[in-house]
Amino acid sequence: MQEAKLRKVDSLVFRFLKQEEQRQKRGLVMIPSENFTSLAVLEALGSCLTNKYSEGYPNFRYYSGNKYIDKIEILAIKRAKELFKADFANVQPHSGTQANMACYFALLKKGDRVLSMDLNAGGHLSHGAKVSFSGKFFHFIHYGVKKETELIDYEQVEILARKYRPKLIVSGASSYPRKINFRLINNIAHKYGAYHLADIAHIAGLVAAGLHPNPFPWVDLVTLTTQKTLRGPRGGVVLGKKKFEKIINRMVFPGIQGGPFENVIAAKAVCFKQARTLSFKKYQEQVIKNARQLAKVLLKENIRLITGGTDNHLLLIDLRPLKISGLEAERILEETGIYTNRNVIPFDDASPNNPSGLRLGTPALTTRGMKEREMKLIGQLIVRILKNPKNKKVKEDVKKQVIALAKKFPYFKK
Ligand code: DSN
Repeated sequence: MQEAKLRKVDSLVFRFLKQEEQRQKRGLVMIPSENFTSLAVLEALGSCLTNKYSEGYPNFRYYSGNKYIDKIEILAIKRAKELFKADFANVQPHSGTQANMACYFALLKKGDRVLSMDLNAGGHLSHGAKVSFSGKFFHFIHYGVKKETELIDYEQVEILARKYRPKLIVSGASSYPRKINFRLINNIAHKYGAYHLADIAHIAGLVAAGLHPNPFPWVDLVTLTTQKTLRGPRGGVVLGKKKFEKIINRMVFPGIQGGPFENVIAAKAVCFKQARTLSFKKYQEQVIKNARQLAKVLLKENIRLITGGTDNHLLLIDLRPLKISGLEAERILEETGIYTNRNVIPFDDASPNNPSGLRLGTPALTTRGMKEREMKLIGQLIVRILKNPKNKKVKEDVKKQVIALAKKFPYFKK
């Protein structure tokens, strides 16, 4: 019914939407920050809740008519707190970057020093990149990974904390394939009098399932996004210790945002409920098993992986030995229906626009029900493409196999 209406009102948007749906269905989504959310989440997103203004917080809004909206937001907050064992939750941030922005503006003054992971080592734009508001407002200093192991250099974190006495240490990453020792970073933060914010956007689903150490009870604040491994709607959340509740709430609204997206908040509540189930835990276990299997296949074919493998949902290929650039690899795989993304790698000399790495992940494929057997095949298809980037016959053959595989694993089971 919804479709018929959209088709009639705006045939162009309808057509593009359907084309995008086909692209998602017929391809293999391996961008580690993407996933397929549930029909229940989509239903909440596409609901009447989008019609409502609800600036403020439950039981104190600047508009009337929020009786049911309040119930929904209270439920989302309760579930988020329980899932991650936090004292408070703010479920209003529109994105992970805005969740981080709220924390920075609540804790820091312009020009304050912050220590975070370097973008090249696996960090995130909102962790102090010069082109981001974070790098423009605050003085970020970066830690990285060790050259030999490509693992986080915790000694460097301590050296820099001692030297610069930052007001805040940010942990968390967007392209780091290994577990993060939040407790260790927290000890360093406390030793040098810094706050500690853990950005778990990528690994939120793994943390919720108990497959990656939870930064709580150690850290002061946690930010996350709900659309990645957590498999919910596109949006952000701030969690934290009780003493930060008031300043964070005030900073999210009215500090940096206006009216919250209550349809998204309802969808967040649904995803938190789904994340408590046994089937979600099994799903996350499979995400990791699939990533490991993929790593195994690639390593067997002499593909170099940053850190030599993975223990989470993502892998980072070093393309330099293959003499192919990140942009080229991303494009040629896209032509076969395999969606990955180019990414900087530690100590990369190439430009961020055309870096030397390729980032892949298993959350979306695992949602479609794919397991180790499929990972083996997909790994081999990727290797064929990366080793024969100009071979049209190889490309055509891979394309056919991608379509056949995608067809076997529909993303919504009837
Ligand atoms: N853009 C997200 C990612 O792909 O990791 C992070 O915000």
